[in-house]
Amino acid sequence: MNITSLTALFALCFSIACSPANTPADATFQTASGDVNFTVETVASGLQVPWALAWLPNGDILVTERPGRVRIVEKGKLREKPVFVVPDVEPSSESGLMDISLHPDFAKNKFIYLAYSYNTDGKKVKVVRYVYKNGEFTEPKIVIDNIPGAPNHAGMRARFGPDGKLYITAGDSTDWDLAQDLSSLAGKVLRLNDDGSIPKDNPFVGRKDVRAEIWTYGNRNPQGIAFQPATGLVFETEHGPSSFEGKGSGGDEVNILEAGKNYGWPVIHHTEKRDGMESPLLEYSPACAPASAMFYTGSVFKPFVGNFFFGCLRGQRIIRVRLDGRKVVGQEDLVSGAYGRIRDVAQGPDGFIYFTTSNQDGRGRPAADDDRILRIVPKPVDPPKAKEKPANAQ
Ligand SMILES: [Ca+2]
Repeated sequence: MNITSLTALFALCFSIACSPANTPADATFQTASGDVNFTVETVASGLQVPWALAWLPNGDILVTERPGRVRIVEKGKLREKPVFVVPDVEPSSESGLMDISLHPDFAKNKFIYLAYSYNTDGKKVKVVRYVYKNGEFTEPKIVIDNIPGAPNHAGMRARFGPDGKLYITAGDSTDWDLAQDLSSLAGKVLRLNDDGSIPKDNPFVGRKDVRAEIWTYGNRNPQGIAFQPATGLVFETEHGPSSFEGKGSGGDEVNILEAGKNYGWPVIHHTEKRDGMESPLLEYSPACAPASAMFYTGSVFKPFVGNFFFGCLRGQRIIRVRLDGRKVVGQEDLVSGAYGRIRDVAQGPDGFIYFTTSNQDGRGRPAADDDRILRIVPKPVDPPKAKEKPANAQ
């Protein structure tokens, strides 16, 4: 936590005697570098572990709740009843209904993709494509299933890249060795066509005993993936080891993913290096628990354009990374400790930055209206006050 945000938080808590998770939504913040002033507004409250956000063309927001519900914020108001309840979801510990994505050609084909755990005790994960018709989820088609899952380390994001392919981040399902096992889909990032078929240019196509869906491997529990606008580079966040695994704690990662590469887990972790394996671009110890990823491309916050953002659960903040292509130019924390655990971070069509809390997940200290969808909106700097004229001025 930087000095500016610490000061802001202490000042805030001093004035209203708050605990971190019940910071008022209209709190004002300034980035540590002083380039952006912003306030945080509540978009929706009373949710249960909102995992992912997606916008319909009319500006309404679809949000997944981990127990298995898809909710909708219509014209700024959360509808009381879910739009859809996944019939075969199996929520358990960290897993359940996770990601939601619209197809890049949604306006034409109305395809929406849901990623969720199913079967007994959340032991498997799948991605299902629906047709969103007349406000309903219809015509389910399995895009991929039987991805090893577990109550913990189930991943998962399923997001479209600029190449029109679906990138699916699969956790190691708490079975480390699977991350290096190319006959398993666990601990991998997968790449598929929009109908679930395997792209011909995937790195392991044609290799015997290797799953051709695999795009990268050695990924422990990736929960964020985003595509750098200027370069198309694939940035990914993943959780590092837990202390029970005996490999130390912390070691959370930001990686730049490239086809066919090995990101090391469980052979290397933290900043360790080994030939034939990729060490992370950024590493965080103690753990921040990165749970999402986005690049800012809007016009509302000019200084944020091209920056990489992700939400942190245990770290209770949003991390902003300034990049020049692959090179990290700087980074700073936003809203540190102010709203508790943060899951998704996403840019709305209005150019504001939306994020979701995860204080109802059993590991947080929920405020009365948690969980929430919040958004970062600009706060204009007050113009300097005109100097008072001396009393004897003419
Ligand atoms: Ca790694």
